[in-house]
Amino acid sequence: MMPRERLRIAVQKSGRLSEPCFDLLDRCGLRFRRSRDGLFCYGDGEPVDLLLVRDDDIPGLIAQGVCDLGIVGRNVLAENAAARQTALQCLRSLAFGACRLVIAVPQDMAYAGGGSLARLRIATSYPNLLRDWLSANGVDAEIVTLAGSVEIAPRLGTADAICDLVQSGATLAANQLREVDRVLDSEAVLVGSATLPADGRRDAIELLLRRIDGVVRVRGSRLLLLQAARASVEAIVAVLPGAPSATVLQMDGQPGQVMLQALCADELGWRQLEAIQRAGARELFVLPVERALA
Ligand code: PRT
Ligand code: ZN
Repeated sequence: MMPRERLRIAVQKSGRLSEPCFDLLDRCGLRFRRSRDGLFCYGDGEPVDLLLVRDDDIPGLIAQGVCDLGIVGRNVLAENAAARQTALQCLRSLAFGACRLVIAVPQDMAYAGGGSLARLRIATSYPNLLRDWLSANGVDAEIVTLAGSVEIAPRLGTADAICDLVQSGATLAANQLREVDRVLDSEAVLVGSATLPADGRRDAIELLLRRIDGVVRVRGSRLLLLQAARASVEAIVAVLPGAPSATVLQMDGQPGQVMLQALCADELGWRQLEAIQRAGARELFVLPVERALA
């Protein structure tokens, strides 16, 4: 394969991870132009391009060297590792796309631990993770591998239980299934091959990782700006969520008045804002934080 100068990242073309991926890269300060066929995004400015593909293809594309990095659910990375297909490394957890791979059984089936699955048929799209989980729990069951629509297998009579991804639980409930055990907690992760490129692309990777850290660190956090009497500062700081450290600035020409700024890790609900105001805050601003540069 021709050596490449530019870093290439594989991301899901259309699916649950697509939008949050673009949002993350945008917050990292990367801008792209999409190719006419919609398969490629050319980086404007930084030497970073995107390849838009199905999430299942991402580990293989990295293993083949077609892409350097990729963003997938940890479920995809772990299934790949369990299948011993490719040696990938997880470079960062990205704090979106949270879900869990669980064992679910029909609502009326008794369940007293993995042993209850003995000799049953379990439908899944994650046969390798399920195989490892069953053997770790000393359970001998039959694995029925399905590409999709796993949740309807028990009703169709093609399986007795399932091992599938769950987020809200609504899909399980709609199919009269209940979650009984957890195989894996998942979220989106940035992955790369076990050995990262040592050429110029390495600089782009380092830069990207630093920017991702800055974005992930402040995700969901808010910058609080307010004015108050100096005497109220202690009371105000006491009601700030997450006990952030606050910066207090003297206001010109207004002795006894200060400006306070604090980075709050959590979103501020109206009850909290009310408490902050009651503690003596005036001119209260709550600002979203795009990224932090360390
Ligand atoms: O076309 P392509 O192959 O790229 O997409 P895909 O259909 O394989 O994947 P997609 O877009 O559905 O999911 C991509 C990734 O999002 C997954 O690999 C997970 O890491 C993550 N993710 C987060 C989820 C869910 N939440 C999720 N709820 N993936 C799938 N689901 C499905 C689940 O399989 C079940 O059918 O949603 C249903 C359950 O959702 P709840 O909310 O009803 O519990
Ligand atoms: Zn897929």
